[in-house]
Amino acid sequence: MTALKKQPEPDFMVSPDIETMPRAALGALQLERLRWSLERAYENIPHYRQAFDAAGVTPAHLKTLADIAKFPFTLKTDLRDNYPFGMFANPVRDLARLHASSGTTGKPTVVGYTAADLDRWADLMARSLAAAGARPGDIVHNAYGYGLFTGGLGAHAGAERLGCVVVPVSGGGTERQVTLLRDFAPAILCATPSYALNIAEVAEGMGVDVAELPVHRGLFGAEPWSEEMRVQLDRRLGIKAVDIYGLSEIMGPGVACECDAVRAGLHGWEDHFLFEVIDPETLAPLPMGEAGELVITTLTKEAMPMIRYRTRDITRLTDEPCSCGRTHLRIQRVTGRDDDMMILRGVNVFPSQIESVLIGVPGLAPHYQIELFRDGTMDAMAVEVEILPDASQSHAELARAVRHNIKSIIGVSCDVRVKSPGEIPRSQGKAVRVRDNRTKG
Ligand code: DLL
Repeated sequence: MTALKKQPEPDFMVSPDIETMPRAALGALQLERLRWSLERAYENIPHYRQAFDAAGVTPAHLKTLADIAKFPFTLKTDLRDNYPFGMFANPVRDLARLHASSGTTGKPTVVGYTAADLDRWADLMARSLAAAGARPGDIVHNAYGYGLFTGGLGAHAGAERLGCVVVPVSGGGTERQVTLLRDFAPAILCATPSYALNIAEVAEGMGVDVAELPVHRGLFGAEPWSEEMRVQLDRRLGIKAVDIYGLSEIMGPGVACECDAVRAGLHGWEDHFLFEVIDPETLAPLPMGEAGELVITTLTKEAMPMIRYRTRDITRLTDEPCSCGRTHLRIQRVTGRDDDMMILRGVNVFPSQIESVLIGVPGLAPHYQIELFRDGTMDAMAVEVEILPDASQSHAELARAVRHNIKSIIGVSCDVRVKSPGEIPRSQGKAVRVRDNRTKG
């Protein structure tokens, strides 16, 4: 990093008493809030009343936190089946905001917030920004999309709550993003990791080296990204790239965030959420440390309590103490969703594993796409990569090297297509990594 990069003063927390609360006290707070949340869902939302009754439980069955395992899961299809407002505990007129996911097929998923929910979301997002290294007075360049997506408005409210100066750029218009990064000299960049990389590349084309600018922290999330991508982002942008996680069904960005001091797992804000990891096959809760599907229960949401929401995100939890002083458990980087998992001749592969192999291969740009297709009766994969303009290898040499690395590191064979510079589509938000052509031909 250059001398221009001012670093944040360390050990700053928005809510130190809560963020460093002893785990026993945190558990007691969770139990009290969980009882409230279960009751709110059961009393006000017909879906939960039916689901609890069918499982033979009432909120009174909750005596300890482990009793959560007696309660039924909530799935994305439950939100779709109750479209648009059936999962709300309040009449719609009492809400302050609606967000929605576009949804690849059919109905979007709608989520609602009371004014108090928005207030808590801003607090948690401010807490997350501070954990990542933002400080009051910092300029925050917010390149998450504004609109129905929770990224833009979520990061915006949190930055304002922290006392930052927000630049609400939203996604797209990448040359203008570069101009503003140069002229406004923000300390913090909020974007999807794939879009941050796109910004860095466009900047290079404009003769601007982002690594030389004052921006020193990136809050990157909304899509899976690999540790190798982090190294690349740190270097190209001259920042510390920090992972932030969230999902609209639970709140939006700021459900969990890394601390910039350690950057090894994202602190999940346990005073507002209960985190579990389950075996996605047997649905049994897994012990701390084992990998499986993340399940989240909201503890304080008014408008849309979520009970045991199956995120489909694959991760593991740890409650090992963190040297930053925060006691809230850590969620390991989410490597992918179980519905993104590809099964190739019996081997399970996530796109982020392919990314790990590709990034850092000399001669390759950090952009890729995966095409899935049918080869006879089998699923097959083609990996599309992009050659750098100054690569010393030929297309064929690169293809051979990538094929070899994927085979030896991940254990699957695939086609590799080496594209010319600029040919792989660039992301302006969540990157589309996989084109699934298995039903065609
Ligand atoms: O992506 C909220 C968000 C905005 C998070 C900005 C972080 C920053 P959804 O559009 O509902 O909400 O998508 C949620 O995105 O279930 C994960 O599969 C994925 N995801 C979100 N953050 C991460 C991350 C927002 N840090 C879905 N790493 C989630 C990996 C992530 N995947």
